[in-house]
Amino acid sequence: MAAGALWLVLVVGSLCPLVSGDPSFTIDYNKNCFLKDGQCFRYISGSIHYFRIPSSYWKDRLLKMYMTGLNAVQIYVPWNFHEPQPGVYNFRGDHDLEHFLNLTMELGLLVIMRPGPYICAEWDMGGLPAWLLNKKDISLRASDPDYLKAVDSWLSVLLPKLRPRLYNNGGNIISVQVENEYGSFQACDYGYMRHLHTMFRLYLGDDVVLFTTDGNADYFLKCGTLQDLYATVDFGPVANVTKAFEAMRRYQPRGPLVNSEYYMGWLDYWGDKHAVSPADRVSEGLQAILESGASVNMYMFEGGTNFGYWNGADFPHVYKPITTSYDYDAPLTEAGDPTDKLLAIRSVISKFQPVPQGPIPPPTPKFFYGLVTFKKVGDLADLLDMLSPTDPFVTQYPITFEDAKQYFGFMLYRNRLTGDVPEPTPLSAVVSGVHDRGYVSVGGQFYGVLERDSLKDVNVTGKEGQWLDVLVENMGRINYGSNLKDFKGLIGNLTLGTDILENWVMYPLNLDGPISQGWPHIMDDQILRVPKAGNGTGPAIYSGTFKINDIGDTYLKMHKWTKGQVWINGFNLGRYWPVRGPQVTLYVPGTILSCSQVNNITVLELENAPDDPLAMLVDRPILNGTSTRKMSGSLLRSHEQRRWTLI
Ligand code: 6DJ
Repeated sequence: MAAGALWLVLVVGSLCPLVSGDPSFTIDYNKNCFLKDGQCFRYISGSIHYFRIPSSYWKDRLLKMYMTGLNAVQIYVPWNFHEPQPGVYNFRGDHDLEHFLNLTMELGLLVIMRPGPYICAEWDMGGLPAWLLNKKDISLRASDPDYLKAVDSWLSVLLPKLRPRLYNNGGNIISVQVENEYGSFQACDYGYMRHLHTMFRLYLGDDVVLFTTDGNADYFLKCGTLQDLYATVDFGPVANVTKAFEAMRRYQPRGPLVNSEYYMGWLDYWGDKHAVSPADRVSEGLQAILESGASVNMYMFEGGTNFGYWNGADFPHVYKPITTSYDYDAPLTEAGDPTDKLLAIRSVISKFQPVPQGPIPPPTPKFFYGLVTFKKVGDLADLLDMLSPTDPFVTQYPITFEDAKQYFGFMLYRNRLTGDVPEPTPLSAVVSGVHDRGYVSVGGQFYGVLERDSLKDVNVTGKEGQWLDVLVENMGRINYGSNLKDFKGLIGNLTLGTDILENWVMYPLNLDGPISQGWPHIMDDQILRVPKAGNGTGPAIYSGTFKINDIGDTYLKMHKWTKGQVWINGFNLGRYWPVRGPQVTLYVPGTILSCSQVNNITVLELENAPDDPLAMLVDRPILNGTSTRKMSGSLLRSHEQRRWTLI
């Protein structure tokens, strides 16, 4: 060999010892470890949901994860976020999955991919598109041909995007999960899981590591696992890690131990206490897992925000919607700021593998911008020309949101009174007949709220010919358990006194279209002042503006408002409900604000606006407006206690 060539071999060989072999990621069942390029490897990963974070912040968050010492991130892909209508796909802007994946690659992070099709995640319908419910009797997460047809079509779009990014193909995706916690779902349809397995292999090839994740008990693993899919489990901090992995070992006798969701905190429901899990408990638990040699993914590393209408709901015995914030008491806050929990974890990780030197990037600046004053634009029912420009649906009995192909937000149900109602008379829903809240007015006067599972009567009066209006709000579809088919709207008849109401006129509302286009363009002389009734102001739109000199993140405090939806510069920040709590402020990413132009806030208040409609932009969050729920002991201890619905 010529001296030059020998020199080249030595130099290149010493710098890049792997050039001779193709990249490979597999499982060594003898050594009980993953094999990365032929070497035993374990991952220390964190979950991050790109769909809950504005895309301009993705890099910042990933860098913070890298600097904490993680070598991987674990992500879901929510099908409904990317396929809003059958065959219509959105991979742009905050939906740009491939851009997110490019950033992980740039930062040297590996990826554990969870493409669903079901993801749970406290996300509307667990990530399944609500348009699947166009077929009323569809069986979700099962071998129903209509469901499988939609799944196959989605996978034929998504999985080819992932294939070139697999580690074995030169990318950074080391493994791919099939379904999610399928063992917690009552269908237990192995045919469905086998079908998914076939599709994943078809699009991703034979050599990628495919896996499943389930609660760490035999009764979850029984229906959740399948031959040729590597079985992993999830659990929070425990004293005895060996015991926590016992069930996994029964189903997966050899191979690396994996906790695919090690709980760093927990989610919040409206009306419950804010969940916190102490940093020392979580970091001790992490240390115990790492000592056992297991691979681990921390759920969540950053939770983020349920912007718009994306929150899901649980149904332990009653319907429980998730808050707008998905802070999760995670190591990075909802706004991506490092916490003491992050530092505690970093110090644990440093005992097992080198963590990058240098400081963790600082929090993004937070601003107190002060007061915003609002003007009333009008009652919602007076704005239908703008908010519901198409012909309304007219039917004898009420139809659902899904019948009207209105999958999110609000729909106005109107019924003309056929006689005077001089005395207060109950307007009643059947048990759980309103999904999820109905705001009741007659002749423009607000009377109160019908609420799924709790408030089923409102007394009203009125005159013949007046409209009885029920504005129905979809508060988020159930994401876990057997009630995934969560139709919205009036799903039963309403009765006034003893009469079933017939002949409904229904207006699907599109608030996001006009508001994202800059509506309402408020001028002082346009402002309607509507007298306030004793029960509250009822559903109405308000608008305010503010100017700023520096751009940063801030938090919107809807002080003294009751419940509603809020947009800044056309961006739907989500739901506010400070009277129910625990969340009091809404996270406002600086990315939606402007220094050069006036910023607009649009509010849909559903129940009762303050006499003096003001809001405040403050520099810190309040997520525990009620008191704090400590996640010591039972809630984090085991799946048995968490999973109330193994049906
Ligand atoms: O995989 C699930 C996550 O997406 C597991 N898990 C987390 C996330 O939803 S609640 C929090 C849950 N499983 C259901 C347990 C119900 C109490």
